[in-house]
Amino acid sequence: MRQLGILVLLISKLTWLYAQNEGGLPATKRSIINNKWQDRAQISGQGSKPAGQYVLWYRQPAKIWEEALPVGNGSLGAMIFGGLSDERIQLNESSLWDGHPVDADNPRSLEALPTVRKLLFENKNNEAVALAAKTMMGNPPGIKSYQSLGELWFDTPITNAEDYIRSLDLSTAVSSVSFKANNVTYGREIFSSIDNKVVLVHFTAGKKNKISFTLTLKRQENAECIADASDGKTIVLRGMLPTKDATGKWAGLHFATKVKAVNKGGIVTVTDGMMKVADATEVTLYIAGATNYPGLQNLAKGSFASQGDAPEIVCGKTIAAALQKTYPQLKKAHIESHQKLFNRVQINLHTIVDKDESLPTDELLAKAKNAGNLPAGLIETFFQYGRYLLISSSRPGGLPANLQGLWAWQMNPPWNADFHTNINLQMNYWPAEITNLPELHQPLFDLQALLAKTGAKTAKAMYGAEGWVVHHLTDAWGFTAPADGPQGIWPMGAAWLARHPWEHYCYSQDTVFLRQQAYPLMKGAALFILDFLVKAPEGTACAGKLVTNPSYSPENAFKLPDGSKAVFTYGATMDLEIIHDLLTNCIEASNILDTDAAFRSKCQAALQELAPVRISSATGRVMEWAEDYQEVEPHHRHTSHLYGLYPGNQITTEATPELAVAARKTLEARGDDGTGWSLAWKINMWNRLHDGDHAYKLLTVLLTTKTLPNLFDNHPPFQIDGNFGATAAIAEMFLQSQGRTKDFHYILELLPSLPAALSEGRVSGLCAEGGFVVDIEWKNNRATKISVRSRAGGELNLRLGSITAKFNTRSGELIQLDKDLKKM
Ligand code: FUC
Repeated sequence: MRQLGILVLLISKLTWLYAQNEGGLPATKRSIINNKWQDRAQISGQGSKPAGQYVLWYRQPAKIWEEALPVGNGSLGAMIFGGLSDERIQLNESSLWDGHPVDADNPRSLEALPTVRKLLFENKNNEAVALAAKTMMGNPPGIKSYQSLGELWFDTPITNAEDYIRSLDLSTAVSSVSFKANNVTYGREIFSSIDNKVVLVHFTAGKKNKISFTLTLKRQENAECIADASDGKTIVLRGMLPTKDATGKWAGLHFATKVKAVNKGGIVTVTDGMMKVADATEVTLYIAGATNYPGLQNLAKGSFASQGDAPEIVCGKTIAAALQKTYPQLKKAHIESHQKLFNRVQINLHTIVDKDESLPTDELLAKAKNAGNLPAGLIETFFQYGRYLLISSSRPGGLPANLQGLWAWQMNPPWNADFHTNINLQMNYWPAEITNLPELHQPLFDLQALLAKTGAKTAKAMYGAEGWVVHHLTDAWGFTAPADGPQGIWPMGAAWLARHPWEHYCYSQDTVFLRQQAYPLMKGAALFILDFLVKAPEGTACAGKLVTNPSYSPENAFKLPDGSKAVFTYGATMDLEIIHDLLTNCIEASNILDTDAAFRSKCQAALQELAPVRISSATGRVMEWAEDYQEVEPHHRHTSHLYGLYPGNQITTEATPELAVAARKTLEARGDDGTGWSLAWKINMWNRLHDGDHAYKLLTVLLTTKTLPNLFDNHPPFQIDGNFGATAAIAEMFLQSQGRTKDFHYILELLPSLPAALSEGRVSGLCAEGGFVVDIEWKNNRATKISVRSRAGGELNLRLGSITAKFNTRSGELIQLDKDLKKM
């Protein structure tokens, strides 16, 4: 009897699992959208590696979303599973955010602030937390999510195939699928056209009339798929997000995605939301996506209304424009546009080709994991992948790359796939300048221009301060209030973000940009800080010095003397380092622009009085908080108190050797593991300590334990910042330029953190502050040839180990040097 019961339970469980998976059904008959996917086709034979240096490739379709391959043109993205019988192409449009602009500032905050501060100075940390939780949180205390646009699913009559491969060539930004079935060679190419804003799926077959499939569009909620009235070859998925504003009025975005088939041979028919292609010889799908999001610039002007045509109409027009060109023309233009950016940097870390490098990417990764070391080719691909992902997810005129770049299948992805400003959003842009993609930084500056408006209101309302403030996260609508709980009361986001336009100036030497965009953002962030800083009273650790209060070291807790835990304090080290950085940069910028003497004096005075970064007498490490608290999690993922080491420049081996030693101890104590992004940050920090071997060790941990089969970074879950942070870190092994001479000229350090394991190689096209572009070759861990092109002219200071050299350069000049930095 009991056995029968177990059997019944088992059968019902299996049926449930089957229903959950629906894997046995053709794609267009399935309904459940999750991260799993099943292709019913059987595959035999072994496809071999496609040509190209920077290629991701696989011998089977993706079974989970994290195996699918990403394409994107900054706004329209797709994840390609590469199915044969059943294909899934998941779509994103970068502006499809739930929510709407809100005024979330808490009116009680300003009144409560003095009491919160007093409690913190009196070490009544948790009383301060309780009061702040009641009075300082945003209303609403959180944001809404970035969402998937929809899914394109199709099924084909193919059930068996040979020599299957799917790939993504990073140098062309084209993904391909190829296989043989029934003695016919099939091919598919997919890319997200940069010039024409459509995703193209191009089907070919080696024989006539062999392409057939049924296709539809799906979404988990709030949308319907119907036939498009315009012709018999288009379907459209359209919907609206059911968000309402405070008055109960509909405020959610409208969105649409359209697919039109263009066929040679065969027939295309559309019934309701289903498209059938029968016996075609060639087919191209034109996929457009749009929302009525008003755009960062309009939001910054206070205009919330959507602009232009309805999303469905926009999609139709976009497809019509793309149809003016042939498929080969579209592909050629796309590749040229991509390569204008991508080809600026080349990397080659080996001269001998390792035989393992003919392995598919997932197998290569698995092998590296087992062996615990990295094939050089994998590092090259991973480095270029970070650049590829930025090119694909961040384009001038659009939104910045979010926590997942552009790609998310959910209605509510982890952390809403938002913009986290206590490390993650900034990390996304670490490779922008050094890897020669400076124009892709612009969406971050546009977001800051919006936040400077919304954040100015928050600064006034919550803190009675000038300038602009951002707390630990924001969204596409410009949210700037504290969110998610008291840990969200971290008013340092703007001050950190403002480093980015400054960096853009340092690399470009573009004083017009500095005057018009960077400096106003930096100054606004500094004005807030100048008002927010308070003098620590007698009896506190930093008595008489300027500190932040309330303050928080993201997202670490500490133990109070009575054993209880707390998060809030005053003068957390990270705050002091961010402020040191910001004020130093504002002083330099105002000098360059020869402006704002009074403001400059204020910055100088505040810098003088700012509490210093201190070393713990108990541990020899950099103290994380003003008081030498013990952290609750010694291996905590955030290494916030080393901001001054990276991305800042307050802690250096040369100028502050004691702090550098303390930073090393801090990194050692934090350990060699962590989330994907945490590892990427630490690699950058080890580079700044010039310890390439330790940096390489952590790169190995990142690639072998925190990297998904499609080379997406794994927090876990997938979070793209680790990709970007690691790409920047690989670049900084070869070139760093954060240092200045005493008279403010740029210092370029060549091979400052070269790991022994990368003994031979060459890299070209990396950028340095001061407007220099650098190529380096090395052998036996020593540079053999260096060339530096000066874009802006000016003094060039080079360091290579203990060798130094100085040149006065003309704009456009190319300087070629030998291993001793002598001109060749
Ligand atoms: C920060 C991190 C988390 C995560 C989230 C998106 O809060 O501490 O690990 O990356 O951002």
